[in-house]
Amino acid sequence: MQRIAPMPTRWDPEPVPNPFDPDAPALAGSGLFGLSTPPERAAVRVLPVPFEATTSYRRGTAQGPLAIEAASHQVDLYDRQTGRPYKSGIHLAEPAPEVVAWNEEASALVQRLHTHEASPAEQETMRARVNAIGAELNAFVFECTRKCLNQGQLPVTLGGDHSIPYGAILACAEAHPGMGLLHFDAHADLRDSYEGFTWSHASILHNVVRSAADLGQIVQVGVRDLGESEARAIEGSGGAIHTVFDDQWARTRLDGLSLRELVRRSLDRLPHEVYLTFDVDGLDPSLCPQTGTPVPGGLTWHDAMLWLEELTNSGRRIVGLDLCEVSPGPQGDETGQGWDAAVGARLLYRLIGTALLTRSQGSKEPFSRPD
Ligand SMILES: [Mn+2]
Repeated sequence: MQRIAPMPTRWDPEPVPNPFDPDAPALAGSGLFGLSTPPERAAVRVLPVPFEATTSYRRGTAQGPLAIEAASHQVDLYDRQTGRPYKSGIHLAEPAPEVVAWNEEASALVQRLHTHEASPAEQETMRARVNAIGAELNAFVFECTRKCLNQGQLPVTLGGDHSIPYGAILACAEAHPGMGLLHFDAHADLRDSYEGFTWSHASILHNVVRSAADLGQIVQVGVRDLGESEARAIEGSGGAIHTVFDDQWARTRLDGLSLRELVRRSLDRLPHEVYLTFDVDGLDPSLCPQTGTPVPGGLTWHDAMLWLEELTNSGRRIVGLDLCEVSPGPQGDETGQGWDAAVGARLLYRLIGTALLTRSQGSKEPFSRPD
């Protein structure tokens, strides 16, 4: 089914037909996935965080939430793998004005720093301000996520660069002590700050490990760009950080061995409750050509889906998730023709569907698999 939806014009929404037809074209102004669920009735609350201050290479991921929202109108709501996630209600908030302002201020400072024109003292002041903004953003995301958890809703954080889910992960770890972390990424994100920025996208795992008092096992998938200090951090973690490196994944495939077995063995390390953090560059760059730091190799679409399928089959429960680094490109979408956002929107829907499925297993939530 092809649905041709105009750009979202949220200020002039069409009336929602009753009953809702999931196969019909998305209505103008109807929000994420063409749904109009009020926030208080949605099982899933998506928080957009259009922030990319510390992006070190290519910019554009701050446009991710808006691009994904526009592309989401083309996503078929019936999903053979996860059923009918839309029935639970999914709500995407408006980007908060303070987040937009923080992104503008911090991005301008970082770009000025990259020119190396400022004096060392000025550079120090600018770095300190960028770090202070990062701390404010973290507190904001933490509070939003905590509210969502208190209302029994699934918190989903939509980036932006991969620095943004820090507060979400901490809030989930506070509500679910001992939860594990399943981390899809081309990078280990274990650097102790990057370019002098404490809250860098390259340091999120380092910061989470350092701050979350009661975090369980971490499993990383897709990692193929690794600093030496990061390799040492993994080795020195005593197994607390288990990384399925991309070359190991590729060798398993090339040798004709079972990827499913590798997935199962890796997931077995995780506790019952799992937070899922998904940096889209964990996928093959053909699925995210405009992302900030693309790296050759990576997971195919179906590789990633295998992880989600086995996570569901294992009976584990997803307590929160994020999707980061989806970018329509620095100039909006001149060359990509919506491809990154098309993948991002489908990935987001599948991640949400998987999370709902893991939460409804053994309960009577209004959610069912198609067959
Ligand atoms: Mn990352």
